Amino acid sequence: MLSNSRRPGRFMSGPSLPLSVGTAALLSLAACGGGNDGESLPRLGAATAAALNGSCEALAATLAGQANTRISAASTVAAGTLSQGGQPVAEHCLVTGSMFERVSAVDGQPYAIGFEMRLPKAWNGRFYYQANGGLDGNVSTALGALGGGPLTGALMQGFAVISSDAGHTAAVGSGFGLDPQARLDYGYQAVEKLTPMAKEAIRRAYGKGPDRSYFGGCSNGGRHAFVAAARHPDWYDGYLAGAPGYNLPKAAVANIWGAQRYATLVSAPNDPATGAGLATAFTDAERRLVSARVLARCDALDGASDGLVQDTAACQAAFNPANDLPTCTGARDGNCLTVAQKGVVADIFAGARTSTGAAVYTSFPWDSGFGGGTNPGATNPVGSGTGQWEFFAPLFLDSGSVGQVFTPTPQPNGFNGPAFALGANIDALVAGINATGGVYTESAMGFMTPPNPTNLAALKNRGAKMMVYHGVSDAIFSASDTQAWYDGVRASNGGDASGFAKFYRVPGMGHCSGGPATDQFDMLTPLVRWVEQGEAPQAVVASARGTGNAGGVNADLALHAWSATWAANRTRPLCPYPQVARYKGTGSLESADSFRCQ
Ligand SMILES: [Ca+2]
Repeated sequence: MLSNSRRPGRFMSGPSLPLSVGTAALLSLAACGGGNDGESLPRLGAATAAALNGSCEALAATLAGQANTRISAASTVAAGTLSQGGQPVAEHCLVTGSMFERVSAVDGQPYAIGFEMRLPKAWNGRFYYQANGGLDGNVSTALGALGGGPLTGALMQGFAVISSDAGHTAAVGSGFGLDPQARLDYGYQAVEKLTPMAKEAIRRAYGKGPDRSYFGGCSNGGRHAFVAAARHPDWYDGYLAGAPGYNLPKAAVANIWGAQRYATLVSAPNDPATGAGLATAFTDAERRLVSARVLARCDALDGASDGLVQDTAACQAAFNPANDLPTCTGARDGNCLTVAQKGVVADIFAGARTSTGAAVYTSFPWDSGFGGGTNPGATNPVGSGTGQWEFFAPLFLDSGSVGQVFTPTPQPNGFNGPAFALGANIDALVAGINATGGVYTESAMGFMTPPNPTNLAALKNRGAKMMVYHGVSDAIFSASDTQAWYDGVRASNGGDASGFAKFYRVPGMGHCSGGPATDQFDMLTPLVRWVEQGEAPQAVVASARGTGNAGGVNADLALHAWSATWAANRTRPLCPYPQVARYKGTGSLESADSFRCQ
């Protein structure tokens, strides 16, 4: 189960189906059913390599003249200037530009969709849309980020890659939400504007457009992937979505609700309106106590006491916070929790509620990673794990998103984010993410989320594929929400969606990477093989990033007694849901070979 299937698909000897073949022709080849790894679904043809036409510097003129597009510069980036996973990135051309430059009639600010494209000299014939995280606003280096630990990227694999700020700059923070068009670009329209431009730029640069196109990102980037898959199933052939915040406005409101609950645990002189003050609700030691108690109950359920909870479902049934978390009989000392703390953490994992008890978002699964990262104010801060998502994000990130972008009545620039988060009426925030008003003609849930996310019929029937992963210890977007989505896709396809969509849980992993986890993996390579060769992915081998890891060390591993002892390069199979990695009963606990997906 640890290697990708080499079984040929039914269309192995059939015709290649380039993108230029019409949808009707593709549909004529589509058979019913999506199970059995999709052998009855059409296969898209493999991409073929090509070389860049002429010099990088000449590209500025070659690419100029597309509508609503300004090419700023084109220059050569020598081999080794960039690296990924400790490996040098080959020579390529960097093209920078912007689309739809304008001045907003609403807030008077300048806006544009800034982008960069990185075009390899030796191109593999493929296009990769790198969707970025957070609030966007930055043209992140177009390495073709895949999420997970930095093992590899699309650029170094030979893809032509685009990255963008999705229509606003970070200089305005969440203030771009005052401009209705900037909201829509962030939500879905930047992808719609950039994709045809990028494909035409590739056609001019290489003499042919991309044979195959892929779309990937984590967090908000995973959300972009879900939205693109729902709105434009014919534009991309493979969608790689990590930690997809496909209900992002709901998750942001839920995190604010969580901050309000944590604030009830904070006493003077600590100030819950600061990250360090709010974090006194649960110290690092207390968060790691929760992890240890979850492990005590759940670790062995997969057959191996190895610091990883592979059987997520069994753990939810086994772990009971009221009974399994030790209650303080004296002062807080890091080895117990107060009754109030136990109530708050149980409520947060059960999921945020409105005043009438309706779910704001969803529940979170008990896992080993609640102790991930360090709290705001730590002397030696580690990562952007649970501590930051619980105590910093709601005050300074979610407050801006919900207060200025996800509401028809946005807060003015310069408003007090922490005061907004701690004082907000949750019912009103929920109403706001579903409301339109004034110049804001689409609600946040409308422009941020995929329409009919479980209906992927068009994507499936043309031979496109989707791979999705989610850290089980993600504290901001719940792996349970993604699991519910996948269950819905299965239900829409006779109980089996494995012919065109697969979902992988990453035990212990936080938001996109980190946590006490094997968080380094490459899902783009198996996605390409699935799309272009018909080889359906099974398990994906992931590795830990311990001391000496070339792409960077995951400092989270050293925070926990149970993960500090792992081999630096421990491997595990990530199993396609609903399968779970179970210990075979013999073999090293450091090797994926000792586990099977079942
Ligand atoms: Ca285990």
